Amino acid sequence: MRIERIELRRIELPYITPFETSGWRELANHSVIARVEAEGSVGWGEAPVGVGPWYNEETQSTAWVIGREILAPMLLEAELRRPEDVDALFARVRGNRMARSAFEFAVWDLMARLEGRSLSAMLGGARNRVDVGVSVGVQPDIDTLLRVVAGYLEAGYRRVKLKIKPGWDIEPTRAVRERWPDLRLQVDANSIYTLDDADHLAQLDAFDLLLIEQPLAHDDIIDHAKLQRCLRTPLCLDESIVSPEHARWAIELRACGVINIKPSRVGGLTAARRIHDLAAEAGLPVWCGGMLETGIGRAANVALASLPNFTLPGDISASARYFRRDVVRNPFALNPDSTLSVPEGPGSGAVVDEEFLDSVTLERVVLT
Ligand code: OSB
Ligand code: MG
Repeated sequence: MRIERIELRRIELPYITPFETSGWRELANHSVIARVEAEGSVGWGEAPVGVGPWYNEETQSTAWVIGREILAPMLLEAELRRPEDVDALFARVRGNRMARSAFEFAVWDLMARLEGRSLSAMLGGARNRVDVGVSVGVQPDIDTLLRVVAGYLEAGYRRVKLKIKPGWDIEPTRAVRERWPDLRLQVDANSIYTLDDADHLAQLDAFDLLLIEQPLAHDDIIDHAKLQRCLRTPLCLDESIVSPEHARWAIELRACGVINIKPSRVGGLTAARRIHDLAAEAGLPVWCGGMLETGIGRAANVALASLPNFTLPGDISASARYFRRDVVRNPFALNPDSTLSVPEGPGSGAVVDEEFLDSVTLERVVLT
């Protein structure tokens, strides 16, 4: 198969509330969206990049340039037989994995639609509902935090992740744990600490957390292995695992007990599934992280999270947790059991609202 036409766009879709981590604050989704066309069918993908290189090295501008100057031309030249061919095609591109993932998702979606199968089924999914939780950004004070968490629990979420940073870590976690002794709770530091903080972080062991996510540097594996030996709570790597090789290194070094898999972070669904398989072989549970995606990227995450070893709840909340209006006509809604339903229709299941998408598009280009 040849991809006949690619449409790329950069968008700006405001969040209902700003999202704050240990290192940055986001007011809107600034993804790059790819739409690919072949044999009378279409596929959609999202590179959930931000305005600045705060989570990883990519930004909306880098994904836009790499996408239109490098990746789209490569894809238009390629002869594709299986969705996995896109990962192989882009293997010689260094970094820029989120940009790559937009095209990779889109081809998976397109081929699944052409085969009349769901993306979940194509990937080897094993369930029709996926367990999800909610990621709660840094809040101005503990009263506000407790109010925000209470609101999400009322909405039906049964697992909560707190963003932490120095000065906003032990006390907020203690406050949430004391108020909800049985809540499935975890924390995420987005790379803000160093090994010198090991004793400080060990205080988190008191709160019966599912995991502590990415406390140390975004590109570290060695120090996480050292830190893990000082903690009872499993460490979970996010930023550090950008490829199946990184997952293997982390597993061999015992740098973590859990892996957060974001298909966008690792270049797409093919690499994400490979990491899932490696973790399963090693006996490590995985869960699907999120990047505050629109309904397009969210559909890829949900399909991935239907694989068997995704045994911990994902950061894949319902669309209404993020946006007043999503770019799809069938936004994900939360089921009463804190799950999202895995779409059964052909492809990812996302039904893109192209008119609304146009209204939030900053720039658009068509490549043939
Ligand atoms: O580290 O998991 C993260 C959002 C943006 C960038 C990084 C992260 C996050 C989240 C939100 O935690 C997850 C979501 O709800 O999409
Ligand atoms: Mg994280």
